[in-house]
Amino acid sequence: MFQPFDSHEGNVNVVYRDLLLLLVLVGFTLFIIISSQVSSKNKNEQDAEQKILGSLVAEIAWPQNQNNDIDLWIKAPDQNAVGYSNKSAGLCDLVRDDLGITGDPMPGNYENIFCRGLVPGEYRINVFYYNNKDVEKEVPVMFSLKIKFSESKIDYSYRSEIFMTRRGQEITLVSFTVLEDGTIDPKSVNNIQKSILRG
Ligand SMILES: [Ca+2]
Ligand SMILES: [Ca+2]
Repeated sequence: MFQPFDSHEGNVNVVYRDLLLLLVLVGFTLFIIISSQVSSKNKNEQDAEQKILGSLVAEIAWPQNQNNDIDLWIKAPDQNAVGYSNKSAGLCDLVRDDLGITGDPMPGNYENIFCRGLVPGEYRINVFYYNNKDVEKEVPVMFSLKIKFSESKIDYSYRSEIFMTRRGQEITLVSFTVLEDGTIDPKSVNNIQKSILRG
């Protein structure tokens, strides 16, 4: 006996089942795509975090009671230089700018930069003879650099003394390269002269 309604109901059930299956497949595919993107993003964030290594303290000191203004500068990879006229960039800050005697109740002359993290790449540290309010004379400048890649100890230290002779003079104290594994390439350490301020 012809039963048109039974036949239609059967077709509707098949279409409904196929549609449901299609929705499940689409949903599963979207879940896989979103999960892989989230996983990839987390991995990139982890990689970025892992590349920030250690910390750095750079210090200069020159004879107390001299009214000479010496400036310390650092150029970190892919960052603007940090010093007197640009006191902060990236992970580095000029903590103290000493002008000599001007505005300083203490007799000492001491200036320092702190970098709270290091990224791999080349670093350069220079000094600049900004001003001399006393007399035009040679200024001995003591330089100290300490780098830590762990919390417990100083991994690298470097000291030197240079003599600045004239206003406007810029001297490279040291340049070095931090590697991805949190060490300094020993072959990279040099004081080949290159200006930071003149680019
Ligand atoms: Ca200064
Ligand atoms: Ca001072």
